[in-house]
Amino acid sequence: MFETILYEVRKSAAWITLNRPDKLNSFNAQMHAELLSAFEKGDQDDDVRAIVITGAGRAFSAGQDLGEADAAFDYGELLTNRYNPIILKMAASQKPIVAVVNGTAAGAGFSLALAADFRLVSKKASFLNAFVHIGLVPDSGNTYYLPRMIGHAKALELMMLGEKISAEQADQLGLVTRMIPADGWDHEVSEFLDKIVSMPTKAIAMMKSNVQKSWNSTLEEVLDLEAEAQRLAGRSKDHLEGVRAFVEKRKPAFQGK
Ligand code: T3D
Repeated sequence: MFETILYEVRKSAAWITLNRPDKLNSFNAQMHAELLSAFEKGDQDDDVRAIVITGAGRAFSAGQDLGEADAAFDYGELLTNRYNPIILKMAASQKPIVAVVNGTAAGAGFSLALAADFRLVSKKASFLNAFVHIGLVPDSGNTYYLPRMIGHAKALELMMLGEKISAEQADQLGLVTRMIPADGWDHEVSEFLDKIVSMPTKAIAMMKSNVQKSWNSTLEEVLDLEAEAQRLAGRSKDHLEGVRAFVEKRKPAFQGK
């Protein structure tokens, strides 16, 4: 069904693999459309409790396919019609999104990793805010997420200087959920995903939504959001299971319901 990405559900996680390795998984029109549809598919599947985004071959993604761009290209339209719907879909997703950063993440590929909820990063990966090198500005949510994650000064530094940062540097900046050496890669990625798919998925979705809304809300509004989310979480099967498991002194078996 998809040609530029791979989509597979394994152990309750939907794996989306950007699959244009000879172009370092850079984005063309077909990949934009397929990625959006894959995120929708994962979000709507009740058996899916986490969505993974990763890259085939040695890169995560090199951003926009620069071979596709020409003087007639309206980059504003490109962003509005192709990148922005993906970033908005990720933010609105009811499932936690894990970027499994296997290699270089550059340009919009970096932005894509930032838009995920977690970043599992290979020790050999790197991040490059490449836009400045081709006279463009960071896009696809980069100027929203990066300063919120690492602060104004460092975000501007990465944007304006466009220097490549290693996995270790990204970790020091606070961008990395887990940094994983090559020899432990499969095991540690799988262990992390097992943990995420066994969480109370509905509560996780509400945390994600409330934290996003908190950036533009007053304390009173945030307290209301928390109260509403807690009302819903308190009625969930996973809450009942959590309390029962606590009383019975065992590990809860959350169903994501
Ligand atoms: O349309 C618009 O521009 C507006 C939207 C913008 C969103 C953006 O994402 S703008 C930013 C676009 N991305 C970049 O500027 C990154 C360009 N790539 C690089 O800087 C480097 O390739 C990397 C740092 C990512 C990796 O470097 P390295 O040395 O490991 O690999 P390489 O040799 O440079 O690349 C390997 C191949 O991938 C090469 O092809 P070849 O010579 O083997 O046939 C290279 O041309 C190709 N490749 C890498 N990036 C892209 C690409 N092909 C098309 N588009 C790319 N972005």
